[in-house]
Amino acid sequence: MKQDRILVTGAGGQIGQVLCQALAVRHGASNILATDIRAIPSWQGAFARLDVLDAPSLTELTREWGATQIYHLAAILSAAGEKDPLRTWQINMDGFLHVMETALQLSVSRVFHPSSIAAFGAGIDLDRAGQHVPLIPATVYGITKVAGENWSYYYHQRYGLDIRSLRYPGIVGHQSDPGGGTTDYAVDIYHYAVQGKPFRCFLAEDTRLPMIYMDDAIRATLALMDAPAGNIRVRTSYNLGGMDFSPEEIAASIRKEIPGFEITYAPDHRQQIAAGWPRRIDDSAAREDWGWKPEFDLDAMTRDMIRHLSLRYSPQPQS
Ligand code: AKB
Repeated sequence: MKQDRILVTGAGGQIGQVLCQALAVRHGASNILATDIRAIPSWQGAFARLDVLDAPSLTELTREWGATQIYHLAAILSAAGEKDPLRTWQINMDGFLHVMETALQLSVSRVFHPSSIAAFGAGIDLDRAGQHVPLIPATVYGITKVAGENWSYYYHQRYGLDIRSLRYPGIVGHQSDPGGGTTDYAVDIYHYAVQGKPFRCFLAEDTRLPMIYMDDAIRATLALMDAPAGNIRVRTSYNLGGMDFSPEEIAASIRKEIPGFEITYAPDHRQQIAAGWPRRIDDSAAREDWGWKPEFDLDAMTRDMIRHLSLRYSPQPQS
């Protein structure tokens, strides 16, 4: 079988940094081209500086690399997106259209495009967001995700492009930092706890959101991309579940490992975004179609996060 050649956009982001390492294990580091607008200090493999708004450079790089798959991760997230909605639309949508056009032009065999729980909004049961429900988001980021899902469906129906997508919940991981999201608190909280600092949470204590541990998110992404095309019955984007919790529940989970951990609550503009998102996700379509099953619950994630971050923050022995 021919070896896949993979191009990743937004590879320096929270998911990108971890996904590139996982792709390198799976396909060989020499087959992964990480691209981003900034250098990625953690990545030792091939790298090219790329602004996804620059369509000719994107196409040229894809051609030169001989990419058979593109993972398009470059995007502005929910909270950051609200600062400049039109710019967010431009980066998230034009960037994605450039990727799809490049993929068509160069016969790229598979494309991955992340959607998000931000695609959901008004008019649905937020306690169990279904796979096929009206999508009426309240953020520009959410609007770009819904539009992206519809474009994916269109490119698949009209041109047969094999494009696959997940509606990621908030992702929690120790390997990389999030940036500009509403769920970022669930990563920051561990960094504070491990350093013995009190944490001020920008969401209210009972704000429940769907979340997933990074290891599960990466496993889901690879499983979706590996699945036979015939199994992929959802060509907009699959709901993806991991766990769900509120700030007070994650704090309680941390206290099982670090009893003195302190948290206070000072909800800001992100509270309103979170309040419009689902509290729980129904991911039965992903489970049925390509065998999705998360491995980490809240306490397992907490133990793993604290173990890894403790190593990072512990003083290095003098040589
Ligand atoms: C965000 O908070 O914007 C992201 C997301 C849920 O898509 N983490």
